[in-house]
Amino acid sequence: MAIKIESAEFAIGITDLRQLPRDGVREVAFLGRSNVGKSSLINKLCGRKALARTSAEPGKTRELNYYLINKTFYFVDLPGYGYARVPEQIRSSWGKTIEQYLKGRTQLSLVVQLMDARHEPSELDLMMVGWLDYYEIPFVIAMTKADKLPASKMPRYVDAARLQFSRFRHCLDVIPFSAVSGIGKQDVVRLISEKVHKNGETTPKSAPRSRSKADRP
Ligand SMILES: Nc1nc2c(ncn2[C@@H]2O[C@H](COP(=O)(O)OP(=O)(O)O)[C@@H](O)[C@H]2O)c(=O)[nH]1
Ligand SMILES: [Mg+2]
Repeated sequence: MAIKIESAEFAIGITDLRQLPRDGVREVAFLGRSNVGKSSLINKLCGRKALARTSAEPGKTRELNYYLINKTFYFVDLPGYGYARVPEQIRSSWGKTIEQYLKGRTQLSLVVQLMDARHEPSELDLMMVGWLDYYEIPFVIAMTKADKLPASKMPRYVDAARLQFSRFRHCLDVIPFSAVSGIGKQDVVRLISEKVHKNGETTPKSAPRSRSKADRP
């Protein structure tokens, strides 16, 4: 049964993982390079124009922004990566923060990994997908800005992406998405709903699965 997103409110923005909420509420996180359409996708899912701010300064947002959805679970807008004009030092601290978050966050129920439908995945995109799979986090790939692709090309692109990502055990699906046309919205909401309402609860009583993995070799 798919939920409807009826309410969405900004909860907290954090810059340090020590500030992460400790309420045990399930989370769905959004990950992708800066400018890929992450804020637009979150706004579209929530039926809001400006819940997640679309930044005028790409790559500047270092915060993890938490939004409380239907008063029951969180959307987490993770900082975007791959913006060329960000200094190397910030980029490497970004990587550490994201990996620590993915590795240790047992209430993380799903990651929506965004990639531009028109382009091949970047090295960083593939690195993220590698982390998600290694840390056994279920994820779905949203191919964003699908309205910019000719409809005739879409099935071929989606098939190719499905094939490419089929080797990742924890990849649930590849979904073309457009914040302009709304294509893909229902599929993404359905997957989110399945994950956050697993076992009929939104608060895991115990760790939903083992994240006792060591750092990658
Ligand atoms: N045509 C089209 N443009 C989009 C779509 N999603 C985002 N954009 C545009 O892409 C730019 C970056 O979007 P934004 O949501 O701020 O990306 P973020 O940096 O990943 O949060 C903005 O100019 C958006 O209007 C989409 O589905 N279709
Ligand atoms: Mg954004």
